[in-house]
Amino acid sequence: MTHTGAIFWFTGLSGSGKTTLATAIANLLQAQNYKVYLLDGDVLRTGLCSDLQFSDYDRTENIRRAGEVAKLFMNEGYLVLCTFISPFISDRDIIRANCPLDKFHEIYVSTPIEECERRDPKGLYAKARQGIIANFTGIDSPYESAVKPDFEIDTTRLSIDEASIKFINHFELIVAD
Ligand code: GGZ
Repeated sequence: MTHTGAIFWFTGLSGSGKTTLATAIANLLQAQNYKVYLLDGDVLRTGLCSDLQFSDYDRTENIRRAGEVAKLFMNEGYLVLCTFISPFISDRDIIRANCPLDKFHEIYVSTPIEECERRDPKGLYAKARQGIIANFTGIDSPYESAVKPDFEIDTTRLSIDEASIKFINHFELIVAD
């Protein structure tokens, strides 16, 4: 189908559910024949951004590169779902400022840190608490919450299916039969 591209930028803590949620949404959108591209922090960090660590400077550079890649896909007409902690408001705002009006949508996955730490799917919070990992977001590295996100999801309040539908309805991405 033809539609114009856009960026949906999911920001939130490690373990907040960004990737799970964006993957579920991508599947729903693909079933509607949208051109969808999922850009994930973990994946980018194995290749394009493998030279970067987790200092503030490296995170800013990571997000800058991710934003540039997202724009390339957006300009080809893709709905680009980007899942990065992206802890700094200024980094997220720069991407918005570099996009045409109404093409950048910030999705704040606001799952509280207590829940993210309880989930701890990769054991990273435990390692951060033990001092094995330094500069861990929410522990000894900052996370700046979205102030006026275009959409907010707390995955402790909604199931992934419910959140995905809510997202699709909010952005009016359902195609009428
Ligand atoms: C935060 C870290 C860290 C530190 C490794 N701080 O939950 P995950 O595992 O799968 O996702 C996290 C990922 C963060 O990469 P991003 O590119 O999204 O980060 S940023 O936007 O801040 O540049 C986490 C893992 O990497 N991870 N060490 N110290 N997350």
